[in-house]
Formats: sequence, structure tokens, C-alpha cells
Amino acid sequence: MATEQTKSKEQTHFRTCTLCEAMCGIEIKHDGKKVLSIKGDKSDPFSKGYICPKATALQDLHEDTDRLRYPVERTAKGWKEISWTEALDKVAAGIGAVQKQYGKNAFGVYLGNPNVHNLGGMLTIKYLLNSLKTRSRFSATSVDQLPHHIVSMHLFGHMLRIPVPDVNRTNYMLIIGGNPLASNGSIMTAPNMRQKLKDIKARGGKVVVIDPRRTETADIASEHHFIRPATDVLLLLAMLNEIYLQGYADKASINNRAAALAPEIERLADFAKDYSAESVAAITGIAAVDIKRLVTEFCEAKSSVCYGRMGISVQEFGLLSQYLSMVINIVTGRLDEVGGLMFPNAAVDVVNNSGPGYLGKRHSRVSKLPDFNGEYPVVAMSDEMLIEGEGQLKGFMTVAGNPVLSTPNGEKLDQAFEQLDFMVAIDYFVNETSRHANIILPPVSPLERDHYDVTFNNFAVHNVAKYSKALFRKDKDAKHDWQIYLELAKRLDKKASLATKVERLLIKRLGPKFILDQGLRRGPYAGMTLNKLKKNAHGLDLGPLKTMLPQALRHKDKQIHLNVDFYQADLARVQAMMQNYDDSEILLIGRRHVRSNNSWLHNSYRLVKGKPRCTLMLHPDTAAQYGIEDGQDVKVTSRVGSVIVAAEITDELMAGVVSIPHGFGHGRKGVKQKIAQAHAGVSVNDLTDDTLIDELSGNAAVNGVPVQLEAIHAGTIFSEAAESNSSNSSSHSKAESGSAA
Ligand SMILES: Nc1nc2c(c(=O)[nH]1)N[C@H]1C(S)=C(S)[C@@H](COP(=O)(O)OP(=O)(O)OC[C@H]3O[C@@H](n4cnc5c(=O)[nH]c(N)nc54)[C@H](O)[C@@H]3O)O[C@H]1N2
Ligand SMILES: Nc1nc2c(c(=O)[nH]1)N[C@H]1C(S)=C(S)[C@@H](COP(=O)(O)OP(=O)(O)OC[C@H]3O[C@@H](n4cnc5c(=O)[nH]c(N)nc54)[C@H](O)[C@@H]3O)O[C@H]1N2
Ligand code: SF4
Ligand SMILES: [Mo]
Repeated sequence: MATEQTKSKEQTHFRTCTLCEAMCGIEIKHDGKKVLSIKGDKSDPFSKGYICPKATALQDLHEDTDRLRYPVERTAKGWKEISWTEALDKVAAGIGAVQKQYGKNAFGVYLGNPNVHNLGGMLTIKYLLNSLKTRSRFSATSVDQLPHHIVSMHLFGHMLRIPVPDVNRTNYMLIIGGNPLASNGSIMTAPNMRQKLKDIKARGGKVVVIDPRRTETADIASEHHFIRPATDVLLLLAMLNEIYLQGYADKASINNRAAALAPEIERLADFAKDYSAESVAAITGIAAVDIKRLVTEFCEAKSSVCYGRMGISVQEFGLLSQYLSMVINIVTGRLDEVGGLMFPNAAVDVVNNSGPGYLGKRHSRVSKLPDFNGEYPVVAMSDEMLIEGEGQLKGFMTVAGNPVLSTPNGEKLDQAFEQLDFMVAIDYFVNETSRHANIILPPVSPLERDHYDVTFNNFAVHNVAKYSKALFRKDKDAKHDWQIYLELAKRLDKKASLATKVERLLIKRLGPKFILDQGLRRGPYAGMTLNKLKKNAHGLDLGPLKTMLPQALRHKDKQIHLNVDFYQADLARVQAMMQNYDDSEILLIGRRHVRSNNSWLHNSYRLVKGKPRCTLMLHPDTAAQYGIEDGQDVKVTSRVGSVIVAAEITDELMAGVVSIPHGFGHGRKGVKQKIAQAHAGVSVNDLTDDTLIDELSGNAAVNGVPVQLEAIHAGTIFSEAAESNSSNSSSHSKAESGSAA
């Protein structure tokens, strides 16, 4: 037994940060009970000591007194702590009652982003989903990377076979709609992008950023071009056309891997023939000569890669834009080439552990949007609750998600949750979403669980593997997410087959690390086991990305399937957009800050302190047009609602474009996150529109939302606030007007 003295001795623990996709190695000094410091782990072969300011929030989250330690139930007198047994029984009963009365599909479930950062969550969520037996499933995927999955499913035969930029070796990186200096990279797990981009330039290469905002990334790039939001599809079409006009597509046939792959490749020559650089210049805002030069430089570079992220995925032409970005890499021979777009080779290959994906097997009841891999688009969610009829959602579960702040038309969803018969949230906090729950089931903190990154090793720009044990032992009666899932599955699905019951029991006993070990043993690296990882606390270096074609393809014929017909059909929508384009519209986009993480790290004081970040950024010319002064309150109105937010005038933004970060709006009544509430801000998703979507995929379009601006003058603030109390708005007065939980 450790004495009090040895217990308080400083110890060092190494692990992987789970807050974003970058998988940084961290070194935590602690005394067995408390975290003393969190620093970058210099011996981590992947991140080499790099961390961002958010890493320290792991301590804040662990110690946060607002974080729930026990299940809570909403009562007339407020939230009441209840035992796990009572909570789990009541949740199972609540779900059972809804499903008995209205049918299995009347109970819906939404999976949020942190689930994919959670070892146990990733490996066991299927048991919960199977036991719910509902088709009414949603997730954050459809306000995010859905287009990437569909493109990969079509082209490479599996939704998770997604290639990533070989940033460590490329000589030319074209970044369209990504801001890795704030986000630390996405679908490109790559710690310290600042250094990586500087290295590209240092080796004589170039970094080009296309973004309606001159971002932190654009600031250190070789070149930046503003683009009108949601017109990237035109730029990409013109680039594809130019690649053929300038004769560079021939390179693809020299590249034996790409040439052998796709008989359909010939058809791409004509795909974009109607889109000259000249024809798209005015709408996109990028001059024809620049488009042509970008193409020449991209194709002439020793190596190059075109990378598009949130900015081109989560907008009206998300899927076609991602397709074109992929196709540009393919026809220029950059796919599966060093310094191009390459397939990682993770120790646990998610592709071997899941189905390939499918699109449009079913359609949502109200908005008739296609499902993807069994999930309906999030934009369909609130209508499914609000519109009466057979199959209407009457009960709901959120798992590690905060869709009231993170999905379009959050105010409508807020009202929809309020009307449910029964709701449960698996979450740390009473927040904007979970305040509607009847019961909240809180899992342990990230420092109390083991971790291996099942998800993001599959998107890493260098192959690595690392296992971190829990730093602190969890409380005896606390539960991991996976334990909550299994407990619920046991109660909900009493009639499961014997095999399923045995499987669930086995995992309950041995934990998800048992599944992980099997995954490692079945993976591509001989001799890889959990024990081997345990012996290497800093992680294992498995080498740079290597060529993976054709074996990485999941199509039986080992060819890339370009699915030209499917994508070509969407050009009709592009034509319509071009013909009706209104360049006088003010368009809203989002933004990320390195000290935020979607909606849920604003309760860490060190991360939110300082200048308020939830501002309306706009160009001086746009401000002048509307008589807006710096710092002045502005009423921003979209089809679905309005918010009042302070202006931040800056030439970082393209004229005619405004930006509000997402994840704020903590002023809603009933939220229990004191620090976040004191830095409430407004929710940009009270402006984003659940009818503004990428029709081809069903993905939300949170970028490029048309809005109107109105300067609020001192004398009008009071009446504006009063008006917003009765309208569908989320001004500063929201705390008073929000619905009670
Ligand atoms: N306008 C606009 N909207 C956007 C975006 C945008 O750029 N602009 N970005 C979109 C993107 S990319 C995403 S991924 C989504 C995110 O959407 P969501 O995943 O729905 O939202 P988050 O804000 O990440 O909320 C995560 C929730 O999980 C809880 N949580 C954190 N860790 C754990 C855990 O380990 N277990 C459990 N059970 N709960 C946990 C937190 O308390 C929080 O309530 O938002 C999307 N919405
Ligand atoms: N600090 C921090 N890090 C995070 C997160 C966070 O909230 N905070 N969230 C994590 C998550 S869930 C994700 S998915 C990733 C996202 O990672 P990124 O995609 O890198 O994140 P964003 O900062 O949203 O970058 C989108 C960029 O697209 C631009 N943009 C907007 N509209 C358009 C358009 O129409 N065209 C073009 N070309 N550009 C456009 C925006 O100005 C912005 O610079 O970040 C992850 N990392
Ligand atoms: S970049 Fe991401 S993984 Fe790295 S320390 Fe920051 S939040 Fe953690
Ligand atoms: Mo995301």
C-alpha cells in the first residue's frame, strides 16, 4: 500500500490528448490525485513535444465542479442526483414506454463528435445502437465530413478509406476551406501544422489557401485568395478543365496505378468543359489568370496535393466539391504518390471493422432526405420531432453531442426537444441540449480512461500507434461511456441472441481493450499487440505513409470507381446557381479558434478569458455599407432567426461576407456551466438554416448562409431586446427568453 507520502510524490504520465484530431502526445505531472502540469511529450514520435493551448483543458475538465459525477434526474424542484441503478432502470423504462406506445422508430438517437475520440465509445456504441432497434439515427457527420465518406465509398469502395495529404513531404499544398492553424487539422491528423507548412516553404515549396477569410493559416501561406462562400465548386470545375486544357491530365496515364484503375477516367476530360476560368472568375472572385497559374503550378510542382475541408464540405455543393478535389488529385497523378494524397496504414484498420457504407437506402419521413449508412441528415431531426404523423419522434437520446448549439436552426431543435415525452443525454454537463433531458448519464473524465485512437490513426499523416492507460482510477461507482452503453443494452434488449449476450458479457468483464487487442493482432503490422503498445509509453513510429494502391481499394475489381454519372447529374444545380447568382447577398460563414472546441470547452477559464471571441467579423466596406462601427451591436437576421452580436471590423474578411464562430450561445436558461454562461455569446446556429443543404448528400450547409445586417443604435437596444424576447431570436436577452428546462 502506498503511504500518504509516496502518493503525493510527483509522478509522470504519458498519454495522447483526445480533444481534437491531432493526437498530440502529452506529459502530465501529477501526485497520484491531482494534475500538476500538462506539457507536450518531446519523446512522442508523432507530435515531438507540440501541443496547443487546449491540452491544459484536460485538467480543467477533470476538475470542473460543474461536470456531473452522478446521474441526475430533472424534477419539478430542479436536478436531483440519483443512483446508477435507478437512473439506468428509469432510462430503459422511459425508452421502452415510448417504443411500446409509438413504435421502435419513434425513439431517436444522435451521436456527437466526442464519441469518435473515445476508445470505449467507438468500440461499443454498436451494442447500444443495436439494442435501441431504431432507424431514427443521426450524428454530427452530416454537419461535417459526410461528403468525404460518400466520395471514398464511391471511389475506393469504403466510406472510411479516406486519403490524407502527405504534408511532411509535399512541395505544394492547396488548402481550400480548411484552417489547420486554428483547428489543428481535420481528416488530416497532423500535430503542429504551423511547422509543417513552414517546412513546405523552407524546402522551396508553396502553400496556397483559398478561403473567404484571411485566416491564421492564410497568414503564413505563400499565397491566399478570397473566394465567395459556396462557389468553390466553380473554382474546382475550372481547375479540372484547365488541367485538361493545359495538357497535364496526361500525367495520369504515366502513373501506372491511377491509369490501371479507372476506365471511366476518359470521361473526366469532358466533365468540366463548360467551366472556363473566365466564366467562373466573377462569381468566385478569383481572377482567371490566377486560376490558370494555380493549375500550372500545382501540376508542375515536384509533388502536390489538393486538400479541402469544412469550408467546402459543409456548404451547398459539399459533395460535388469534395469529389472534384479528389478527382483533381487523381487526374494529375497525385493520389497515392509521395507528397500527394495518400492512404494511412493504421495499426487498427477501421475499414476492416465496418461496412462500406451506403447512401439513400431510406429517406427521412418529413423532408425525404437520404440516409447515409443508416443515419439521416441532422437537418431532418427537428421536423421528425415536430411534425405529427406516423413515425413521429417522441423520445430521444443524445450521446456526446450538443446539437442545439451545433446543428442548423438550433432554436427550432431546442423547441422540438422541449416537446418530447422522454429524453436522455449521455454527457458531462447540463448544457443547451441536455437541459431538456429527463435523465443525464455522465461518463468518467478523459483522464480516467485508457486510450488508443481507433479513429484518427486512420487519418494520420505518419503511421504511429500509442496506447495510454488511464491516469487516475475512476471512482468505484463512476461509469465509462462503454459501461453505460452495455448497461443500457442489457436492459433494453433482454431478448438478444445468446451470442450477443455472451459478447456483451465478455466486454463487460474484459473492457474495450480486449477488442482493441484483437484489432491490433488482425491489423497490418506483424507482431502488433496491446502488450507491445503498453511497453512503449511514448508510442511507436510505424513509418511514413507508403503507397497503398491497389490493395487499399475495397472494390472487388481493385479499381477506382469514379461514378461519373452520379456527380455529373449535380451539374444542373451548379448551372442554376450560376444563372441566378446574386452577388449582392451578404453571406455568413463560421470560424474556429484554437482555444475553443465546438461548443464544449467554454467552461475552462484559461481557454475563454480575454477578449470576447464571439463577434461578427466583417470587412470595413461591408460595415460602411450598413453604417456599422467597430464594437457596435449588429442584428444579424437569416430566414430562421436573428442574433445580436458585436461587430469586429477587419479586412481579414472578404467584403460581402460575415463570420460568427459556432459553439457559443450559453445564455439559454437552465444551462449549468458557470464560466461558459459568463462568456455566453450567441449561437450562429440560430441563423443557419435547416433547409439550406447540399441536396446531393443531405449534408448541412452552415457556410454561405444569406443574412441581413442592421446596426443597433444605443436607443434601439432596449426595444430590440424586447422584440427578440417574443421572436425566434437569440440576442443577449436569451437568458430570459429561453425555454425552461
Ligand atoms: N455553424 C456551424 N455549426 C457547426 C460547425 C461549424 O463549423 N459551423 N461544425 C460542425 C462540426 S465539424 C461538428 S463535429 C459538430 C459537433 O457537434 P456535436 O458533437 O453535437 O457538439 P459538441 O459541441 O462537440 O458537443 C459535444 C458534447 O459532448 C460532451 N462530451 C465531451 N466529451 C464526452 C465524452 O467523452 N463522453 C460523453 N458522453 N460526452 C462527452 C460535451 O459535454 C458536449 O455536450 O458541430 C458542427 N456544427
Ligand atoms: N480549436 C479548435 N479545433 C478544432 C475544432 C474546434 O472547434 N476548435 N473542431 C474540430 C472539428 S469537429 C473539426 S471538423 C475540425 C475542422 O477543421 P477545419 O476544416 O480546418 O476548420 P475550420 O476552422 O472550420 O475551417 C474551415 C475554413 O473554411 C473557411 N470557409 C468557410 N466557408 C467557405 C467556403 O465557402 N469556401 C472556402 N473555400 N472556405 C470556406 C472558413 O473561413 C475556415 O477558415 O476542427 C477540429 N478542431
Ligand atoms: S492540437 Fe488537439 S490534440 Fe494537440 S494538444 Fe491541442 S487539442 Fe490536444
Ligand atoms: Mo467536426
